[in-house]
Amino acid sequence: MNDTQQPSTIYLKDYQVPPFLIDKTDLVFDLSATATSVTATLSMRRNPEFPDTTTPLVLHGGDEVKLIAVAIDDYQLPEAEYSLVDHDLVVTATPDVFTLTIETLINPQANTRLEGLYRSSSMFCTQCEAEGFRHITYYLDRPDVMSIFTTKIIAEQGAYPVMLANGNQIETGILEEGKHFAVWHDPFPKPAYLFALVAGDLAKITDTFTTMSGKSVQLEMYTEDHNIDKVDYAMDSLKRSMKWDEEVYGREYDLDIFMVVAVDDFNMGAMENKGLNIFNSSCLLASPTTTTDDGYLRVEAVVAHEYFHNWSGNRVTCRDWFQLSLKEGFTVFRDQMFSADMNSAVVKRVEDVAFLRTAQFAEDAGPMAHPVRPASFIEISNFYTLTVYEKGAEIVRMLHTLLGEEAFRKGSDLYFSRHDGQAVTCDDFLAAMQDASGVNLTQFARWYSQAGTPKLTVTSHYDAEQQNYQLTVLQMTPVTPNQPTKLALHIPIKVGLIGRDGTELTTAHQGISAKEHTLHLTELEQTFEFKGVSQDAVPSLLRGFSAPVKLDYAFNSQELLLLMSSDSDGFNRWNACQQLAVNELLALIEQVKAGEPLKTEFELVQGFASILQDDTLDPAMVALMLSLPTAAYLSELVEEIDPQAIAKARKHLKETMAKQLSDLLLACYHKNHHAEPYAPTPKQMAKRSLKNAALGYLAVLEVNRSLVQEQLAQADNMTDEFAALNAAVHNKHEQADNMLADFYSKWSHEALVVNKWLMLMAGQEHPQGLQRIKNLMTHDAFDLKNPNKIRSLLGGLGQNIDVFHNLDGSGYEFLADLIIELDKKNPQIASRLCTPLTRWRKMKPELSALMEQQLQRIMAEPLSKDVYEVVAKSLT
Ligand code: B3K
Ligand code: ZN
Repeated sequence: MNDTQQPSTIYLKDYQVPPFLIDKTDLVFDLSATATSVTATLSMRRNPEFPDTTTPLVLHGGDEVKLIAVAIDDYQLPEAEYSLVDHDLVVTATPDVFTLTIETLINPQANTRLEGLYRSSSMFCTQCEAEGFRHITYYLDRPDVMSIFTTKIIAEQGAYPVMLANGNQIETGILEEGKHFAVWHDPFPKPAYLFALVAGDLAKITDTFTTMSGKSVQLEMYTEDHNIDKVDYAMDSLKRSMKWDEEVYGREYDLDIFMVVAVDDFNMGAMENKGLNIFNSSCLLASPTTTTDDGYLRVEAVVAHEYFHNWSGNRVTCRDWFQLSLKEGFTVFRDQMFSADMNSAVVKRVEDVAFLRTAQFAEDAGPMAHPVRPASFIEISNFYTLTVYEKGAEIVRMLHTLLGEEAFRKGSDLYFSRHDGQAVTCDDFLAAMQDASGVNLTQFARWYSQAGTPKLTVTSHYDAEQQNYQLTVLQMTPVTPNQPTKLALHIPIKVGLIGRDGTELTTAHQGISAKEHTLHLTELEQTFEFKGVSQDAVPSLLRGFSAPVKLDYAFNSQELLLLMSSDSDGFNRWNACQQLAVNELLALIEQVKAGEPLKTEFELVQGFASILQDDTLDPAMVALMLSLPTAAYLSELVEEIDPQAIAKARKHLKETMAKQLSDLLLACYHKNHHAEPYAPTPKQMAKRSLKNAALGYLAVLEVNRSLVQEQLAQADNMTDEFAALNAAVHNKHEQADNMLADFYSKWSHEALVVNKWLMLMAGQEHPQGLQRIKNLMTHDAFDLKNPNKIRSLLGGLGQNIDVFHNLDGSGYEFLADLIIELDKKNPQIASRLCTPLTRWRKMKPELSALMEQQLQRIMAEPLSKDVYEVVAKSLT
């Protein structure tokens, strides 16, 4: 990209209220695959809050929208009275109150960016967040312009018997030439990003939900005919979500109908359009034989997340896109708590934290690091990040900890009632929490504006004579792009003390005697005192991961073993186990790099052995404790990433564990292998996860190959089937290729299963690795237009160390080629694919140079704003 084309940066500090408002939006769609006509009739007026009363009307547009006509109050504007500037429609002279009518023509079939109105299979669907509506018609496409929408859809009756939009259906009818129409009206004002339309030949299941005030809501889920047997679990999840939101947040559903539609081609997981959620089929469909337990949990979580947005996002929305975490962070927190209530809370917390520490921490340490409320962006689509979502959720969780359950609920009630129907900011959210609780959140607010992961360094001191225990905590947030100085944050740290004999001590902190205290770290350095401490203790720090920080305390192995067995905090028990494995692996990585023989210390084996023998533990927790830290997490922890060394160290440790614990693992496998018919219940899932964790180790040993084969042959569910196949492939069993081929022929008619196959194929170590992956791209199973397939293929590639991180640079070159090609079709997806390359500065020198070279090569191409922003920032 050359200098003159450089896209501009948008700043939060430049925010201004909209110059015009749109009270009503009436849309008429005459659908056709290649030429859909859209007529928008907008009731507009100047915004009395905007200072300049002469400012021209500028409506956002997209490059592929063809303007047919524009009229003000029935006066057809001649070309001299409007202009198109950078895709925007500019009308210089307008009355203060007027009706604007715009006719446009769009081509959904040619829309490969999957934003706006597009085709997926044989249906029409939309995706408007963040700025997709402007690809449908000219509009004030910003979240603080809220309008009442009425949508008329006209289409051929034969091909599109089902026609849906937001709100309630108010009229239907038959037209000439085999066409019909439906009119939908949404009584709630909303920004254009929540607009949705679907038309197709779809099957549906229906149900009803009676709300807390006794209103009956019609629930409808739509899929293509062949998938309609796979939405019962989603429907059940929806009803549980509706009930949970009433019980926990007092939030009732507000329309007469709630619809959900599954589509195959979708850029992300799902979208919370008012009354008409649209889902990636991978987040809605579930059946025992085609979906793993993780898949079921994902469906449950995403259905809940999108439903919860009805309040946190739709009824109260964002003023501008810098405030994205206002709805996303809060809604992720809500869905995490829902899943915790439906399943095991501690297992859920462990999974969420493992993900945050791996992926969000890496983002926060890289060139795209940004505050939860970013201060600027080039392309908003690039800011649907783990920082905005996951770290944003951690901020809300910390508020929950600081305020306590009851005051937090008062705060959320106040927030919803104070701002119902408004577009607001993260500061408004904090103000409601502060006003309802009386807790001062001035310093806490820095969490929204300061990027980077704080590091806490903790030391302890015990005075036996005084029975006094001290913890000294230092906080330090590393420098991030454009933020050279960092301020002290208000960090809640939950702690307990475990006596050396394993008892949990009751201690006094600030006059309160308890087994657990929440410390308020507000200074750069602070010492906390505990009195009445009868014996020396091991601190259980940051219980439940009470803040999104890195923790440094010099635990020795014996102390970690003590926490693993005696801490009452389940999260910290897991964390101690993980830390033990991390220490072991970091030592092994150094040995690999130094070319030394690899040695495994005894403590981890001992720790794993005792977990495997402890019948009191939840099998799901045991499974998590047995899972070795991932290569991605280790990459986050080391100074310089050597993917080959990390892989060798992990392989060695896994083999050692498998050999030394083989009897215990086998016993565990059989104990958790049950014959009941499949059900996605927490109890069954826990047993399956432990059984398959054991299988993962056992499969390393030649003698257990038949066990893997048996499980594959006998499995009646995808969790077991896929675990066996995965184990065979990644342990290079001689049958692996045949198994993969059989799996494909068995499942070639199930797109979502085929995607799992694609991932395994691409991840398989093989002498012709890269060529095989290239061949996959011309396989029937692949389609460059389908984001799920791209994600699967590249997910596999990312795990395939030999191919992706090949020292000849061919893996990176392949990825760069794909990014360049895809950027012309779907910039959002292309931009996401850049993520591994953004980490180039942290790679070992020979790989770092190769990655940089590919980034430079991408940079020299004509690029979308999306890819430009990520690549330019990575190279800065
Ligand atoms: N709000 C949508 C995300 C839209 C992403 C647009 N690039 C889904 C969600 O977070 O619920
Ligand atoms: Zn969301």
